[in-house]
Amino acid sequence: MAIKFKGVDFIEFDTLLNDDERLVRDNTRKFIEENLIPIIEMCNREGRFPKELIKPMGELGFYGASLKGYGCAGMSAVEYGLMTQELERGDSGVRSFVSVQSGLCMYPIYAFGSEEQKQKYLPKMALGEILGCFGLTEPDAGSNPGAMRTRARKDGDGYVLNGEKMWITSGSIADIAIIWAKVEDEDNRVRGFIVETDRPGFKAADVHGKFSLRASVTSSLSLQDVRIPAENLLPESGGLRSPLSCLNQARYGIAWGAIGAAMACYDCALQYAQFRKQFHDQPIASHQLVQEKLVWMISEITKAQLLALQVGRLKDLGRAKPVHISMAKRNNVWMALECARMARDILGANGIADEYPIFRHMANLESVKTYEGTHDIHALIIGEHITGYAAF
Ligand code: TGC
Ligand code: FAD
Repeated sequence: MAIKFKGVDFIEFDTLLNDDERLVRDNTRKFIEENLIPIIEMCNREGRFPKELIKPMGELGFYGASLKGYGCAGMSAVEYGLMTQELERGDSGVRSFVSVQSGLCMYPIYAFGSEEQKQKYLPKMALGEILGCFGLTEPDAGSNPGAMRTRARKDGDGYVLNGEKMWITSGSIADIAIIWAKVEDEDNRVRGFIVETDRPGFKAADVHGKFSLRASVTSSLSLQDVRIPAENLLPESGGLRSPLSCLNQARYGIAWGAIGAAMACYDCALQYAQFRKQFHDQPIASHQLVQEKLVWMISEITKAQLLALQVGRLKDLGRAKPVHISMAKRNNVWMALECARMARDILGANGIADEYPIFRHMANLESVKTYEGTHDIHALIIGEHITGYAAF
């Protein structure tokens, strides 16, 4: 059964978007339809990240798309969100790659870097000629990054870094790693460093055996006495606030991206239900219980679109707070995972086959629920905001 995506719009959501926003979405959708959808099933099966898309995505301005200058596209937050929606409609792993390159590597250089660092890295990163990864999580510091053990100490006119990072997207394909470390000589203040991955003492090893995000590279990083010059410090970084503010960028993209994954699952399940017949030679779409699932899905997708759009509009006005982004990430990823599970159910046995995109999205979304702050950590972030009590 050929499944072509026509978009999901129940309440004339499109009328809330301007021409530029629709253009970004439609161009990204076309790119994904033509370049990712035909290969993603095999990439996922083989556990292969589609590296052949790195350059074309750079040419289309997908990296650092919401940054201004330095060869970046200068998109609005809403345009950026619609782009990530379409990327993740293809696959969460490809959206992850773009999120990390943009929100977690280019953004910290843009926000905390020197002018020289921005000139040196951002134009090439925008084209995908330099790839980045973001090292915050460690084997013993996931939800609580403040417990990180990675240390930097001053040594002559540079720094020496030691530590381990875990679950790092794009780790082994990156040219540079943004490494967050406590600086011993500054009372263990957290600071960000640009570490070229070919420096002696830096090693990346891929995580194998993943059931989720199979078309994405996930690695552990080891830094053993890695020497870097002083100019690799991100001079404006300081405190845990710095890496956490990068997460706002990536979490915002995920809030939209999850809608894309949910749309893919809904669209597939709806078409399947109209085609598949069981009992009295009737399509399963005619059964009340199947309809209820489809109605839940389209209702939740519609609510998620409105939530993401309002947070995007606030972001464009400079008024989006981290808690707004937490709510959008938490709700929309949960919604997408529930949609994927229901869609899987509607496809019956076919739901477990990779001929259909649903199980892949479902498995991917299990990671998306965990990374960038787990579902429960975002509940606690919002809970602290509304009650005044930190319950971590
Ligand atoms: P806490 O004391 O609350 O905060 C420390 C300082 O940071 C400030 N802050 C933020 N600033 C900007 N944006 C945010 N979202 C912020 N959240 C907190 C805060 O105001 C404070 O500032 P200051 O100036 O007073 O020092 O810190 P805590 O240690 O109690 O931790 C709080 C908690 C749990 C919310 C935080 O640590 C957290 O968000 N944990 C989740 C960890 C996480 O999301 N890790 C993600 C790793 S990267 C990743 O997953 C990439 S996946 C990419 C992909 O493939 O797509
Ligand atoms: P833990 O923190 O050990 O949490 C385990 C469980 O305990 C969760 O259910 C959590 O909600 C719960 N929990 C923890 N603390 C509390 C509490 N106080 N109260 C209630 N419940 C709690 N990190 C990076 O730095 N860079 C990357 O590029 C990156 N990419 C990733 C890619 C993938 C595919 C995955 C799976 C992860 C990636 N991560 C990355 C790591 C990710 O951010 C962490 O996995 C995440 O922050 C959770 O940390 P943890 O896995 O150590 O879980």
